[in-house]
Amino acid sequence: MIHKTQIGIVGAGPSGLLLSRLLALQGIDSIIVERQSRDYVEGRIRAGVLEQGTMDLLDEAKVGERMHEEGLLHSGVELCFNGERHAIDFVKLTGGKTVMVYGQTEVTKDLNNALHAAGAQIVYEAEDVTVNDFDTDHPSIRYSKDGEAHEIQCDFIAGCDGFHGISRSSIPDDRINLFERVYPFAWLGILVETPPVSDELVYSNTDHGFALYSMRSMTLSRFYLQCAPDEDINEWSDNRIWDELAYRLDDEGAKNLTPAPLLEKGITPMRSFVAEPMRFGNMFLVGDAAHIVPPTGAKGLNLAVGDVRYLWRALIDHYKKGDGGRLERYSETCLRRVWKAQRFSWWLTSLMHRFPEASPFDRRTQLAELDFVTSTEAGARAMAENYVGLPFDD
Ligand code: RFL
Ligand code: PHB
Repeated sequence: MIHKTQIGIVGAGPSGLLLSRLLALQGIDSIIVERQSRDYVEGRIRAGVLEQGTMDLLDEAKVGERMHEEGLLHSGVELCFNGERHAIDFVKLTGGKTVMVYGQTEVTKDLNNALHAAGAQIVYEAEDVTVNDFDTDHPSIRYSKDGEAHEIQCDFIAGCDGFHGISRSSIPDDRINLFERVYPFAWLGILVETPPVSDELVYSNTDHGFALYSMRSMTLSRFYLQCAPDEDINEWSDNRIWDELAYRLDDEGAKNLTPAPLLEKGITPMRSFVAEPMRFGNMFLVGDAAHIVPPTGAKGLNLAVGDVRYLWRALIDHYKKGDGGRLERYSETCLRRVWKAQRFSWWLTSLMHRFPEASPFDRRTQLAELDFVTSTEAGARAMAENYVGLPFDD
């Protein structure tokens, strides 16, 4: 069966859903093809921190209402080392900027609800998805569903299918450059119905490794512990997790830690990855399909939204003004921002984690850098400006 649309989108994660929604509000037609079910996509617990630019784009997409009601605005974070917590005050250091704690699961639900209410076309549980003829002016996406073969004929393809998707892997090796760093550790993440240990997120560097004390609401916490990359999750009993969470926090914070049954427990590998370029003829890679950051800087979802913002504006220029300039500059403009976020995520990851090969010298310089970041305005401001999100170039 043949379907026709303007933009064929692969992947119904935050990138694909937001792009489709923003385009629809401008009268530009799209169809999304997703490998998984809607429940599966909405159930994935991932990002928690939204930059101002992300909040603005969700408002522009008219899906920000619940985020403003239920999300938690944060005016800073705390860095913990040598058993003490130090505040980094974003509002003071960046001229009033904040971040919002609102789960990716909730963003995905809000987008899905808005798209479905507006009659959007999202094909879930599509099989054998392929992207074709993107070097021509008649690209297509093929897939099968319930045993029937389908083809979507479109003007452009947006590859929003994440790190393991087929869009990027359809590019011949000699047309793509891949840059990668894999870290010698992972994060064990838990979701638990217990109040946060502090008003702010706490990033902690200890001799047992890194820990992050985050939240989803005033009654729901999200905690992460640095662990081995090949960690067997069964080695982590609930008791061991609570003991480590207490050990990796200052004494005052540890008193606020109230153990409760875990709602979710999982291991996240840590990787930095960039694919260049991000455009191949009439196919554009968007979000995690083109780049992955370690979660320490809370940048993955925000970078994906940055790509969507740029592609959306470029497509409006193309369809409404006949101006292809932004489409031409898509890859270059996105990559400039992506590399700055990569640098920040690598830096914060290096600053906060225990590296197996670190010498006593490395450890002392790491602590000296933490001292610099928390005790000088120059150090704190560089961290704050990156964390709240660097400005868009265009
Ligand atoms: P996604 O979310 O991976 O969505 C891609 C979608 O494409 C589908 N797909 C296919 N569909 C059709 N055909 C195929 N062949 C397909 N292959 C795949 C998939 O099923 C999926 O639905 O990519 P997207 O939309 O670019 O969004 C990116 C974000 O999900 C990601 O960057 C963030 O979650 C990263 N991240 C964080 N980002 C932040 O900005 N702040 C944070 O605090 C933050 N914390 C995190 C994170 C990621 C984490 N994990 C688990 C990786 C914390 C964690 C633990
Ligand atoms: C989260 O709440 O899941 C979260 C917060 C900050 C990060 C990473 C993850 O840097």
